[in-house]
Amino acid sequence: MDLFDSIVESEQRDVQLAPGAMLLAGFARPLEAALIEAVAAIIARAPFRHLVTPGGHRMSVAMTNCGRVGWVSDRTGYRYDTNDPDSGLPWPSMPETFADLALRAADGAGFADFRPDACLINRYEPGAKLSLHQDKDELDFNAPIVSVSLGLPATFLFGGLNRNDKTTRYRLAHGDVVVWGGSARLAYHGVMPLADGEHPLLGNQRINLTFRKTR
Ligand code: MD3
Ligand code: FE
Repeated sequence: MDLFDSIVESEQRDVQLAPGAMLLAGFARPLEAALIEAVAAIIARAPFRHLVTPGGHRMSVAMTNCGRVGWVSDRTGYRYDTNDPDSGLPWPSMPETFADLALRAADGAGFADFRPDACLINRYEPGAKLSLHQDKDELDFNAPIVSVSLGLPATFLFGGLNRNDKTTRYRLAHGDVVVWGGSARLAYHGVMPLADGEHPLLGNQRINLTFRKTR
């Protein structure tokens, strides 16, 4: 790799997608190996599973968590819980690399001292999607949510504060980090069905980390 390539590779594009929503393109790339290793350790103890919505639908995205609490869904509703309902064990603790990445990304977007207590880990296989929703099971909407995309790229839908507001599509690629705060924090959003593909590190899947301050 020559000098030019290495400069291009480390170039940091910060793009405001919408008021409060800052894309740090490729921000997580230098940490890709450590992040993937950490996810492997988490899923060894808390495997990916398909949650059921309160309406009784099995989600196409598989999920797990790390941190003090994890997001769970079942027939009784959505909540953050200290324990994995499948094992009864506390969720795996949040790796230092995760907490540090989230803190640095939020700081770069103007949110100082972001200390998430939950990290929801989503796994998309081809065809998996996330319908338009708001994230409002957290108590503190002043804190942003930080998302990290790994593996295959996805088309992300970003709307407004009402479900029927027009949506804009963004491509989220491996290593991209987005900080969702301010007036973006309660915006409707979703993910289009994942297209088939092959990522050199993660194969035929996309993994998304979302860091949340729940209290
Ligand atoms: C905008 N995850 O876990 S990440 C979710 O790619 C979720 O797995 C998607 O939506 C995924 O809840 C999208 C981007 C994202 C995450 C949270 C947000 C965008 C957001 C919260 C508020 C506004
Ligand atoms: Fe969400």
